[in-house]
Order: sequence, then C-alpha cells, then structure tokens
Amino acid sequence: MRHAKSEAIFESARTIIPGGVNSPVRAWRAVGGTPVHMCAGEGAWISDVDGNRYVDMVLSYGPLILGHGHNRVKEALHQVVEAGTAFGAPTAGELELAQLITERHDPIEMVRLVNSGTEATMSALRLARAVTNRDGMIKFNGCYHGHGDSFLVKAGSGALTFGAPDSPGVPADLAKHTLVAEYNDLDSVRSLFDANPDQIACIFVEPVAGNMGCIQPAHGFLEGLRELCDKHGALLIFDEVMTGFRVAKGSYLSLCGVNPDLVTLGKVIGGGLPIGAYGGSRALMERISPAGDVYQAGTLSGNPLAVAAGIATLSELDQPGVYEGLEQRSAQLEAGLTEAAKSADVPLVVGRQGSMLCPYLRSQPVTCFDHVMQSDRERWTPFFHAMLDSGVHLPPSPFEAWFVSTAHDEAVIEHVIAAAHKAFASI
Ligand code: KE4
Repeated sequence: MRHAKSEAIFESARTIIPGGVNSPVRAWRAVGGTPVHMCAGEGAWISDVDGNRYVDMVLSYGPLILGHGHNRVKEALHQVVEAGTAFGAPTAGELELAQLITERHDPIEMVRLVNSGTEATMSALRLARAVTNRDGMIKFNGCYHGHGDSFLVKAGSGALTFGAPDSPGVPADLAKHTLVAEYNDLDSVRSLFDANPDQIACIFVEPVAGNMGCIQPAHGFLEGLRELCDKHGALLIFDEVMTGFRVAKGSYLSLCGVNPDLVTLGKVIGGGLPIGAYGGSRALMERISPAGDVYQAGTLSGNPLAVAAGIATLSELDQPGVYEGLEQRSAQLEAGLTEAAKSADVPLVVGRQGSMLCPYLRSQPVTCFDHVMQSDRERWTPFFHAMLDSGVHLPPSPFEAWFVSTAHDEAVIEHVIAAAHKAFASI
C-alpha cells in the first residue's frame, strides 16, 4: 500500500501540532511508521488520503457503534445544521437526549451534558469531593478516565498513602490524593481504605476495563466495591464513557446488577461528535451549579449537532435485535481470531464484552494490568502492520480495545478473520 500523501501531511503537521496529532495514540508511537491519515468512512469501511480502504476496528475509539456515515445520523445533522450550529441557550434536543439517558439508566435520575469524557470524569470527581467533603480518590492501575490532573497519577512509592504524578505538570499536592489499586483485586482496595480512613471521596472504576485492552470484572469485584463504598461512606463511580450504550442499551450497570452513585458517559451518546455526560441521583446532581454550589460549565455543552447525532444514534440502537446482532458478529470475530492464532501456533486470548474486545498475545487469561504487561507486545507491531496491509485498520496499540459496529456484517468479519490468518502466520 502507498502512503505518500499521509507521509507528506504528517511531515508538515509535526512542525505545528505536537507529535503531528491531536491525541497521542493516533501518532502510532507504539507501532512505528507514519499514521495513515483518513478522509472518508462508509459503514464498516474507512479510506485514507492515498485511496487505501480498510475495515475499521477503531471506530473513533468507540463512538461509531453504527459505523461511519449512518443515514439516520447524517440526516439528523443536516436538519440541525440548516437551523444553526450553536445558540448559547438551552434547546429542546438537550432535554430529549437527557431523557434517552435517564430512561435507560435507573441510577441516573439527573444528567449534565459536557463536551468530552474527560470533562465528565473531572466533574463527577469534583462533585464526589464536594458531597463527601473528602479529597481522596481510588482508581485502578491500567484504567483511564481522561486527562484530568487527578487521573494522571500512578501508584506512588508510598502506594498505600500517596499517588505520584504520571505526567509533568500535575502538582504532587494534587496527585497525592489519588490512590491506585489493582483491578479485580478487592484486597488492594480494602488496604487503601484502611490506610486512609475517612479520606476517600470515591472509587472510580471502568466496570469493564477498556483501556488496557478489554478486561471483564471478576465475579464479585464490582459488588465488593459497592460494599466497601457503603462501609466507608465513599461514592462508587462507574466510568462508562466507553461501555455506555456500547455493551447494552442500559450500559454495563444494567448487566451487572450493581448500582453506582455516579455514572460518566461519552463516545456513543454523541454518535461521533464531541460529547460527555455525568449523572446520578437527584440528591447528588442538584449540587451542580446553578441548582447547587458545585461549579461546572461549558460553552458548547449540549451542542445541538452533538445532541442530534446522539439522539439519532441512541434511537437507532433502540431498534429490536441491534445488540443481539452486535453480539453475534463480535462472537464470530472472537472465534475467528482464536482459530487464526491457533492455526499459526500463536498464543492468544481474547478479552471481550459485547462489541468491544481485545486479543492479547498470551496464552493465559488476562484479569489485571500485570497480565497485560506480560503479553507479547513486541509481536503486536508486525501483527498491526500485517493487518493494515490486508485492509484492516486496528487501534495502534496493544492496550486499545477493538470495536464492532452494526455495519460490520458477516462478510466484513470474515475479511478481518482472513487478514488475521495471514497476519498471525507472518509474525
Ligand atoms: P475523552 O476525554 O477522550 O472524550 O474521554 C476520556 C475517557 C474517559 N473514560 C474512559 C473509560 C475512556 O476510555 C476515555 C477515552 N478513551 C480513549 C481510548 N482509550 C480515547 C482515545 C484517545 O485518547 O485518543
């Protein structure tokens, strides 16, 4: 495949955009080479500026659950854009999207729309700290909640007491309030509560971890977090920015039977346009300005275009059989990848929850961050490039989930599986 135009654009972009990209993962630092620059998408397919076509397994890192350019989404956007793009005033669409969210999530009685998942998690954390009057927060190794300062923290030397900044520019005085536990390890959470009595405002957890591949919660893990939060007076916050409306119409919380106090959403609810949301009980959310005293705002929060794309997407997901179809196609892909690796004698396990999945080059199940780090990341690079050469666009990192859309029909999935047979045989 030729990538001359991508290379030329990237060469110039790097001179005026940090790393040549507007989000780090897109720079392909983990896999090397020049990131292909995309210019068009249609259904499950995406095209780059050199005219190459790929089956897209990135789908903008989750939002495009209906695939690229779904007619219902495009029609909704055309209608809104004829009337305007932003009004700096409340609109009827914001109420409609809020209703679609609250009607499908019992724990969400009230919701605030923002512009990104990062804004959603930042705001939920501020609210949790305000209502508990505590500063501490527990997150999990390998989970990602956006780039808010309090989340860019790794376990500090005093792992049971202080978090340490995971990026320059994050004040140590702030990072120390973030404590890092191990995913699927309730004892590591108990230890943090015991070492920091009455100081922890909340636990932030991806109910299915989608930022270290795709790791499901162990039996009893989420229930255990709920119990610990109740025991210690902390809030349980499900970060469903990735899993929201992705794994079920009511997100993962509707599948696991555990009720969080706050939920963050994003990606799918904007249908590919910038959006985020956070919500919870009326009692909690009415602390948010202007109803309450916890400040949060945004010039383009609830933007009519993002709201229209979100309403169209969630309404389409309401169609009978949509999630069953996503499950069938995703299961077909999981089985095909497993078979392809086996036939090439490549160790592989696939983590999957509905239509988000991640193949790990490893023979043993993956249940935590350490397991992810033990997978064969070196062989991921040639696998990624072999798949690209066979017309499959994967996320350029072994830590990113793959996504299946309603446009990924059986033939498309078979194309990915055929490419995987060739790729596994070549690494
Ligand atoms: P954004 O600020 O990127 O909209 O959302 C942050 C976020 C919050 N919570 C979860 C569970 C998330 O997965 C994300 C963002 N996900 C990454 C993909 N791993 C976005 C891709 C990127 O950073 O370019």
